[in-house]
Amino acid sequence: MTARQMKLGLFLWATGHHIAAWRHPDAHVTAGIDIDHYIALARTAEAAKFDMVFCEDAAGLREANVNIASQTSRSIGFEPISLLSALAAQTERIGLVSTASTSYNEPYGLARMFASLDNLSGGRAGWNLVTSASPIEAANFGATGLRPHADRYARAREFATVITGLWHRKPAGHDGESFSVRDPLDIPPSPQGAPVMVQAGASNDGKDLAARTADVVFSAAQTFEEAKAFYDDLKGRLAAYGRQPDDVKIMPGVAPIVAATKGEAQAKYDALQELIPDDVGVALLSSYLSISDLWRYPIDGPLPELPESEGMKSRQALVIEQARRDGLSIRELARYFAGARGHWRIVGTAGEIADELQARFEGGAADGFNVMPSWFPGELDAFATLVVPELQRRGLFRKDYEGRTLREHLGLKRPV
Ligand SMILES: Cc1cc2nc3c(=O)[nH]c(=O)nc-3n(C[C@H](O)[C@H](O)[C@@H](O)COP(=O)(O)O)c2cc1C
Repeated sequence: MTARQMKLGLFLWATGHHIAAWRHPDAHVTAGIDIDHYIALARTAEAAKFDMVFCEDAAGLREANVNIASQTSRSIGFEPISLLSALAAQTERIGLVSTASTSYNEPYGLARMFASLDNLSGGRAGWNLVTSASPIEAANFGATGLRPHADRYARAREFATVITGLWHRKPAGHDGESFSVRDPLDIPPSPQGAPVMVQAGASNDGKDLAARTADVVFSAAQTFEEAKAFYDDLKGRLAAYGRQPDDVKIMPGVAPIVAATKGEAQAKYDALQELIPDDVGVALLSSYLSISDLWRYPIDGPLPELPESEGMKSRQALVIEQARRDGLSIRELARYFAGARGHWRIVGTAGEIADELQARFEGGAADGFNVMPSWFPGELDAFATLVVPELQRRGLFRKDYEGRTLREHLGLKRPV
């Protein structure tokens, strides 16, 4: 038996995951709508044998204030299922995972889109199920605003049941609370049987839904302890749904900055940090805290007490926990979160980064990682040429693809 190996996703994101990536001296400012840019990134990831590329999504602006939106690394971009369809034709092996919302779609329509992507890519598609927590996005789908968290998850549970039923060729016909579907799909199963189910959302409802339906969970964690607690909690929920721990791969986000020496890596990080305007940092932090007027509070003072979010409960909790734990001011917190939006950041040499990834992987806190390069393509190239070979040398990551489909890469069973 071969030793357990980690799974790696590449999280695509216009100019890069650092909020100031677009200001990097080598940045490609219109990267968000340059298909050649994404093709090059996907090919780099495929050459490095990544399991998949991953796209987030929101059907709307990421930031309501246009002045701030124009100063971030992600203000324009493609609709991701369309983008991945183009990438499918330009790649051969790498998995193609797109986020899509259960709040602003209907299951039959989305089932067809992902079944198409799955077929046209030869069995490489995955769907990242989210309920969508942004009020800006909600306003594009009616005037009633963001629906309460519990309602969104109730709809998401029914959505997941219907869509997996369609993909898995369960007897057609569904007449439920939110959806009514009569016929089976007009698209046959792909070589992997059905698209891979990914889930991002770490509230109690989110974890429960993932335990029922997800093949992969994308999460955010800062410390080893947080990552381990999430991992154990989620894996512990699987038995209730008749599933085995290995049926779900947990892949937290990680934003590495790598260079030949620690000092050089730190200098690269510091240079990016210097490029963050304060109001942009505070606006980003506000969105993760679900508060609109954080700018009213003294920037060098502590975070105020906040009401519990109806948006992203898990991310709000993570930010507050870090502020209290490390005694950070609003400015410090904003600068920290501008780097990777609450995901884990590691700055160091390839050996140091491999050590950290290995510790979380072998310590039972992750099955792999969703890699979030700070700016594209530079930090992806650095990860692919420095860190991946080190992981391979340690036997922690594949040297070549074992199969052709995303399910084969991830070691997942074919749906029956
Ligand atoms: C790591 C992570 C990534 C997420 N990515 C997205 C995304 O791309 N688009 C989106 O609308 N929501 C995203 N979400 C949030 C989901 O929409 C989730 O359904 C929402 O209810 C907030 O998560 P919660 O379950 O932690 O409250 C993400 C959540 C997490 C934890």
